[in-house]
Amino acid sequence: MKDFLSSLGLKEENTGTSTGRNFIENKSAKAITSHTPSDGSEIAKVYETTKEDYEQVIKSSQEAFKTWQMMPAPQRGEIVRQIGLKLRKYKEPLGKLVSFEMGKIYQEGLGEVQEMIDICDFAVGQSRMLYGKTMHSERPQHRMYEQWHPLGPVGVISAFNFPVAVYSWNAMIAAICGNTVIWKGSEKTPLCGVAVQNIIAEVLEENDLPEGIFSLITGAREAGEWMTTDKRIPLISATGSIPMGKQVGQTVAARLGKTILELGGNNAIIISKEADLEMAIRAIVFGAVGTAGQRCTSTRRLIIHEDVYDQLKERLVNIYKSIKIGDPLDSDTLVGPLIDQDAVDMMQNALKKVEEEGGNVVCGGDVLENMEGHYVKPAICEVENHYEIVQHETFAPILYLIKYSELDEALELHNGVVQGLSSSMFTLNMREMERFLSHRGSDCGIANINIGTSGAEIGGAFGGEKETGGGRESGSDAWKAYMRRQTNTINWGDELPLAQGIEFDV
Ligand code: UN1
Repeated sequence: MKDFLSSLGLKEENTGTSTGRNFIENKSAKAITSHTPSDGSEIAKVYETTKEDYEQVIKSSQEAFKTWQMMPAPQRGEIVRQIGLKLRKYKEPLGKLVSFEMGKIYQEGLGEVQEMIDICDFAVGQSRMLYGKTMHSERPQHRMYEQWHPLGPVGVISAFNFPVAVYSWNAMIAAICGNTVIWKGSEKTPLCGVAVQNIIAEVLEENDLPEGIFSLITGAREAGEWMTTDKRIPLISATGSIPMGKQVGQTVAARLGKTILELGGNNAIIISKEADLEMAIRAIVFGAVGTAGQRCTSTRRLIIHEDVYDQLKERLVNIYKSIKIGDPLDSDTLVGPLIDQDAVDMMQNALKKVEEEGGNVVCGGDVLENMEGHYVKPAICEVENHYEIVQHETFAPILYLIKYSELDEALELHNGVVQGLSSSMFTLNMREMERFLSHRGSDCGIANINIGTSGAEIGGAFGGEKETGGGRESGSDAWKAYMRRQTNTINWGDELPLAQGIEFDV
């Protein structure tokens, strides 16, 4: 076992179910074998959560909610502050594990842990700012205000591509709000879940906190369904594909539960003829090939003004020739492997469809058969926006080039997809810029000028519109989604005036 794995408390065999400090041993459960996508070799095993273990997790989460919600919010913030400190201590091994198990490059693995640290800091401050409004009552001698109360056990379902950061955006905010948290990560990155749980467990131990505040379950679709159908979990926050989100959304809505959905993106950058192309190129390349195109904010479409189209295409093709593809832990690498063989096959199918629909693959797309692991060359394709495959989010490094001549047309193409997560425009023209950010511009949850589509900071609310699901996680006032609002009216007078001017005698 490599040093960084053992320093995170990982073993050859791990249990994937925990109520906090305690891990529930159940070796009769099915085991998931985690492989590194960098060479396909086995890392370690994680035992899945059984239905029986799941019941224990729910009970302990409900029980812990009784005490956790009674702890003043700033004291809950103090626990989250300590989690942030622990994450600083384990930043390197955890960043390495993210890189090793998921396949993103080491710098991005560290970046993910940095996001966890940042959201902890954010949540500490927020724990003193769970503000409700006060309003003036229309009735004399009455006071009216609103309060925010915790919901109960909150379920977090996260995806393989951000195996630790997305959990923390949800969990740390949910926790300072007074909720307990039950996490199911992706079955493709189960060791990341166990490692984060081990780190949090140290803080729980040092503070002698009860079991059930932060719990972990491991498993595939079925475990997710236990959560979505479970009335004891009032809120499910789910990150993943649009088909998954539709399923989760409908199931939770059928029991009138709450959801926060952060689903697929089909993010575009509009390149105006007045763009600073040097800056744009940096943003495009990282947005399209970073994380091997497996961020939900990855740049998938480039909508380029006809005057700069040929020039930009040529520059990109040249840059793509020298992109370093290889071991994600090697400091020279820019593009690591895809997560698994299915992802490679999906990319190959997408490229085939591009050609079937009349587009062409300008460069890349090859599977690097001579390397162990799931390596591909990032591809650039010329397409039309209406192609079925272009309308679809393929979780791989494929960049689609689309030409425009008028800004109206560019915006129509930009918004002409079902997804609405992230977007960007490169221009030095103030009118174009303001138009793009206006209600007549981008229809996405995130809209940027002169920076790319990926790499959102935790301080903003993160999420998107249309089939991206409408949820917001992380910063700004996203905390409100983890609480219930209560409107309170107090009559401090000695009469009982009714609202709406209603008079009656008794
Ligand atoms: C995701 O791809 O699921 O904007 C999240 C970014 C990250 C979040 C991406 N902060 O790249």
